[in-house]
Amino acid sequence: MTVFEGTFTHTESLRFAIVIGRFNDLVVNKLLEGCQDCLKRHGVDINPHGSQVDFFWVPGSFEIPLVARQAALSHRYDAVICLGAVIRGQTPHFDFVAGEVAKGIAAAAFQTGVPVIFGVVTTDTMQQALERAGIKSNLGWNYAMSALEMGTLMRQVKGLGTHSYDHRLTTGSAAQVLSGEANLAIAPDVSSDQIPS
Ligand code: INI
Repeated sequence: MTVFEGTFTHTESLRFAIVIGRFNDLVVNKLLEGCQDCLKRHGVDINPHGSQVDFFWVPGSFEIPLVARQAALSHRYDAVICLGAVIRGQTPHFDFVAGEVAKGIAAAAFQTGVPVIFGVVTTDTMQQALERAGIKSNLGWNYAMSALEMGTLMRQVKGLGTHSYDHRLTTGSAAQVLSGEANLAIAPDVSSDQIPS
């Protein structure tokens, strides 16, 4: 038996993309601070002019999945960290934005095979959001930990080699793949008896 686990050491060769939605920037900038602090204290060079971390700013959380997916597709990064803050307030916008960003981030990870970390806080009030962005704890730190863990784990998992089944995930969202509705037509060379159960 082999146990695979991510690690938080030997981080000097890891590369991260951080995709940040500016909306509610009071909260988001604090999440980013926590995230950078964690990466730095685990040996990652967070200098924007360095080679380990690239930063992508987008207008709001709704735009995060598009850029996160593209960053993941570049295969330059061990993990993509998505930071945003969706606050309910009085508008139905919340449900649309929160739902789409969650689905989009999950799809970006599934479709690319790159860990895409869901670092978007969704709260009813600004007070709750601020509590999660530094007043009580800073979830930005936790999101960076998840990126370190998943980035190092995926290096090990990728080292196992790639079965052609992986290619079949390319056009399906997580939900579609799990429900068997993903478009599998792009791997015509794979017959059904080759698919692991
Ligand atoms: N974007 C957020 O990141 N958080 C929010 O709370 C939010 N609300 O509530 O409207 C929000 N809206 C903007 C959205 O993400 C897009 O940037 C905009 O709709 C343009 O596509």
